[in-house]
Amino acid sequence: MNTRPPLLLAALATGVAACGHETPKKPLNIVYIMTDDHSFQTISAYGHPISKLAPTPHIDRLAKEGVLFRRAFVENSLSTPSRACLMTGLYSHQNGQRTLGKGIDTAKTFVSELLHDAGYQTAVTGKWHLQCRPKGFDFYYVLNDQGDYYNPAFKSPASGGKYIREEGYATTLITDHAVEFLETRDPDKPFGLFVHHKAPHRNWMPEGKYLNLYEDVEFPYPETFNDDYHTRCAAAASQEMTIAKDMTLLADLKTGGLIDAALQAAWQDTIAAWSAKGLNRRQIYEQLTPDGRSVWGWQQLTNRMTPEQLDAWTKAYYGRNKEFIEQQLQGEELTRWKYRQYLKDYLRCIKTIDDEVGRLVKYLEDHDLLKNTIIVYTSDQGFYMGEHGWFDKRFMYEESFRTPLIIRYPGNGALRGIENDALVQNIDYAPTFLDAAGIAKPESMTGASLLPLLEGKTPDGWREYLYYHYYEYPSVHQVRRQDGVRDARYKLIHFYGEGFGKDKGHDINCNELYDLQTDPNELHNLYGEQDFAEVSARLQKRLEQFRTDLKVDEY
Ligand code: SGN
Ligand code: CA
Repeated sequence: MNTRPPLLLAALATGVAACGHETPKKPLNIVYIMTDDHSFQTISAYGHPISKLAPTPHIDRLAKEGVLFRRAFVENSLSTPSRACLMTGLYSHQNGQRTLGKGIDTAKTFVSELLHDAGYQTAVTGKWHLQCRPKGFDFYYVLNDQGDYYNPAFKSPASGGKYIREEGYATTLITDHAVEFLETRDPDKPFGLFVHHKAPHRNWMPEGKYLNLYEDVEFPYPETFNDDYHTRCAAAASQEMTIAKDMTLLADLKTGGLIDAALQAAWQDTIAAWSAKGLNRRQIYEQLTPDGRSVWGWQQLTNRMTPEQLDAWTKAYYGRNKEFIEQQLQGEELTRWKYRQYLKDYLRCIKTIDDEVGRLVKYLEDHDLLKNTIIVYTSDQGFYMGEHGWFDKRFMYEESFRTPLIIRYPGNGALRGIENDALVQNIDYAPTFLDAAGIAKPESMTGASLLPLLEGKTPDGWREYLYYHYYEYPSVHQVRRQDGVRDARYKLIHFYGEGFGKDKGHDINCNELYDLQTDPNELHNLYGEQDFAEVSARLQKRLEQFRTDLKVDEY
């Protein structure tokens, strides 16, 4: 792939990167674990009420032995753009990847290439989701697009460009391939391992052994579950990501099996009752999916499973579904039932993630690698766990703008069990890895290394404002385009652009301002209020500064 001399190996051999006892010797190994759509609300180290009932001990261990970032954010709350920020250390409009699908500017250097050129062995396993080859990686086992939970297909250097099906559960297989890399690497070289999990992405399919976990646990409802979007711009109400209307009973909540089964002998009574109301099969489906949009049945959900996997799945969901159909829930009761099912399946996926994080960290520990490895745990963005009545992400409101970030840094000088409040963003990851490798950051990279923060030394002039920009509209979930700024206390969001689809005729150019100290749930838009005119003007000015400095071309 690359023939330049491995510069850092020389440094490693002579030990020139060492600097006293406090700072670990560079180049450090890098293990970057990124889940897909993992909310900070469901990591117990973050202390949210949901997570207290579904703890994540292995992820929490990293927080106990490292630094937990309370103000970690993404620039564009969506998978592919977030991955492009990670790889390039650049904002979306700078790296080309503004939305899902095409976009990435492959002329941009990836951090993996810089590490590789400096003598690192590099690997990525799991969800890649960029429409270019895994540039700069010696070893890769990547999923096709979003990949599958059950028996997913992977492409690797050995597979000749083909995706090959493997038997097992995605989270476990992705970790297996990560371990395979660690086992086969050259132990004399530093390594950079990127483990990109598919879970807990929609449609939240748990592993067989956890299908009944949390079944009897009563999880709390978020305070904003019944948000009416009062005081907000039109975007908060016009999205299509509500649990009530947009989460489907068949694909998302796995009730399809009920209907198929109901058409079989054992369910004749139930079907007879529905038929007595004059409903045919199609109408029964529609009855269960009030928006009439979901066409996924049991078959589509389970067609990759082995007979044993299907058997466990069927046993777990049929009983629940029988009870559900008998209850014939409507309105608020139905929405609450949906939330409960969603949350439990999501948390079941997290349980396997936590186990597998534990397995990987144990491998590092057993092989005496913790002492010279930096371990990062994060997600490609945050996620709504029913806040504002939603699932999914995309908005600049906290639950999706924020992302979990926990870093365990080796060395005596590293902080342990400390929380950090600095404003950090996913464009900082590439500079952090380069710093850990002892490589100078290219001038073009916008972000900053987080390593000083891990030793309690926040650099002078650390950023006081973050820039956010979301572009994917019109698209699934119909979240309007927006950019904005946030400081330690306030947030200004600007929604903009032409309306499409059901928003046709509703072009938008609208601002929202929040005081996160007095209104952490972002329910009271203060934009235009006299008392906040000064704050508003300050943030507006900063937003315009970002747009000019960064050469932002739409807003
Ligand atoms: C799929 C999901 C959406 C999700 C996007 C992007 N629908 O389209 O709910 O917002 O992926 O997610 S699904 O029914 O196919 O699951 S991302 O994490 O890749 O950005
Ligand atoms: Ca994602």
